[in-house]
Amino acid sequence: MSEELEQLFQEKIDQDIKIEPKDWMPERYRKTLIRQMSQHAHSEIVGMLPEGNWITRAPSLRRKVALLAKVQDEAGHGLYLYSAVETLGADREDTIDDLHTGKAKYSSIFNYPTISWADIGAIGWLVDGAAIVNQVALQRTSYGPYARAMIRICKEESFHQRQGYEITMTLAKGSPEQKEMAQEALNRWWWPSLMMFGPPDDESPNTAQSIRWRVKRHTNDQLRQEFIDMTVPQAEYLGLTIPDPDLKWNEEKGMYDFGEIDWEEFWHVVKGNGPCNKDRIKARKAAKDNGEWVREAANAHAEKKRQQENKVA
Ligand code: FAQ
Repeated sequence: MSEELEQLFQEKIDQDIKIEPKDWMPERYRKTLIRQMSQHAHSEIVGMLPEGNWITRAPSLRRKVALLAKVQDEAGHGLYLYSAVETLGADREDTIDDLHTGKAKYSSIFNYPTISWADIGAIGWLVDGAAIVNQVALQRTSYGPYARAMIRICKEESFHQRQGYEITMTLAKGSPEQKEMAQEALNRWWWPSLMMFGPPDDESPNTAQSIRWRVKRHTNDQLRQEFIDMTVPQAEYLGLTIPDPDLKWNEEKGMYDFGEIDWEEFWHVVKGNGPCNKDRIKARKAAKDNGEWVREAANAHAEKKRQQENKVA
């Protein structure tokens, strides 16, 4: 029976028919989605912290308004995604607890510090740029609520990428000191941005099955290559240098060859030992503790309403 159901399920996937919350799905598919989508949600929420650090120090009102809007968008993305995770039967509180206890991962990129204003440009340009490459593919993921959330999210991410590129462009075309700031930020963010796509395909335990289920439409290495090919000309336009001496256009393949990624650094960060991991989790836990009174008040209000309704009934 279950084999038959699984076969029908795979046939639907192969025909690109979306899987919806009430449809039958293999338990492993549900678990994979909960894992990936909740990690994605956590990344959006933790991702607010590095940029939030610069809201009070944005160099002009215009920059501040755009940055505020962007950080608020990330909160919204997290909320869409937590809601989408709930459609799989996961409890939101448990999901968030998993982040706080270190059981659930979030994107490695958000464990690096934002030490200059140019980092805000680099995050928008590179980090949102990488996120878009990954998420445009996820608009066609097989699970309906995830695919639909991605469509909305991608629209906002493209504004984020442009605001980051524009900040970097202003610096790159500014004074020699400003150009130096932009270059220095690129030097620090380039390699961690490439790591966002995950381990190489031959070391990625989840990719093969996720591709069969069309949860992932492209592999980690394919998306990483797409990002590099898209971003190198953007850096050239800015007059900035990608910090990779092995980066070279490969005429035969029609793509860039690039240098070795430091996977040891990646796993070090993923395992909780990056420059900011501890601060990020501390900030998220504090946000939850500080919001306790709001949840209590909201629950008390809901309870009172329920009691009143019961009385009337
Ligand atoms: N960081 O077998 P795979 C954003 C883990 S964008 C940490 O290849 P999979 C927007 C992986 O979970 C960033 N851990 O795994 C924004 C797995 O561990 P597990 C978020 C990583 O799932 C911009 C293990 O390594 N985007 O937030 C990373 O098939 C600016 C083995 O890896 C998404 O989450 C990593 N970089 O492929 C916000 C996109 N990479 O779970 C604010 C959705 C891998 O088995 C400001 N997710 N790991 O214990 C995906 O597309 C996939 O989950 C991948 C990983 C591609 C990230």
